[in-house]
Amino acid sequence: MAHSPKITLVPGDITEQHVDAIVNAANSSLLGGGGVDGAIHRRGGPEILAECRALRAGHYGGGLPTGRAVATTAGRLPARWVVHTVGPVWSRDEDRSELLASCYRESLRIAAELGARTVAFPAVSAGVYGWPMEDAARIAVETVRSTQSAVEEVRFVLFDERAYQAFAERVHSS
Ligand code: AR6
Repeated sequence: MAHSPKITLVPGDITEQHVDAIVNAANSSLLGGGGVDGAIHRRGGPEILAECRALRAGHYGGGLPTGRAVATTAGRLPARWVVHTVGPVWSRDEDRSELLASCYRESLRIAAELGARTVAFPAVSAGVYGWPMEDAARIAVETVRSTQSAVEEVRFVLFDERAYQAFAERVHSS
């Protein structure tokens, strides 16, 4: 049954979430980085990177395009899958909102295809990629609310108080 997933907010570290799928704010190389990406590979162990390398050797030779998503094992994380998505770098001159919305839609599509019912998301693009937190929260919440999915719960996992507040205001304001 498709409906819009229930949204929950949790402060803390996404690598500690017991969910079916954890979404990674990756880069198009799929070969790791800082922020959430670094934490996921560190705690999930080498199996995740091995699958990412295999993806690069195969279908994603040119890297994963911005706005798209692909799944791997979750390795040692308390989840079944990691869904890697590539958020857009924030730009003052160009509106890349649709690409950020696409990260949420595509991640949910991939997660649902796998049979995931619970999916944890970080605030994609709102760290190293510089997206202003309030706007990142608006796009995240609006996109999930307007997406029909077999995923039952979307859990936004917010790493600091500012991120939590931005998401809470958005979830409770409408
Ligand atoms: N759990 C939950 N949220 C976290 C965690 C964590 N363990 N660690 C950081 N955050 P970022 P981006 C928050 O930079 O902006 C990487 O190098 C963080 O405070 O992880 O999409 C990739 O390889 C922020 O609010 O992702 C890419 O090159 C949010 O997660 C690039 O960074 C996203 O921050 C992607 O940048």
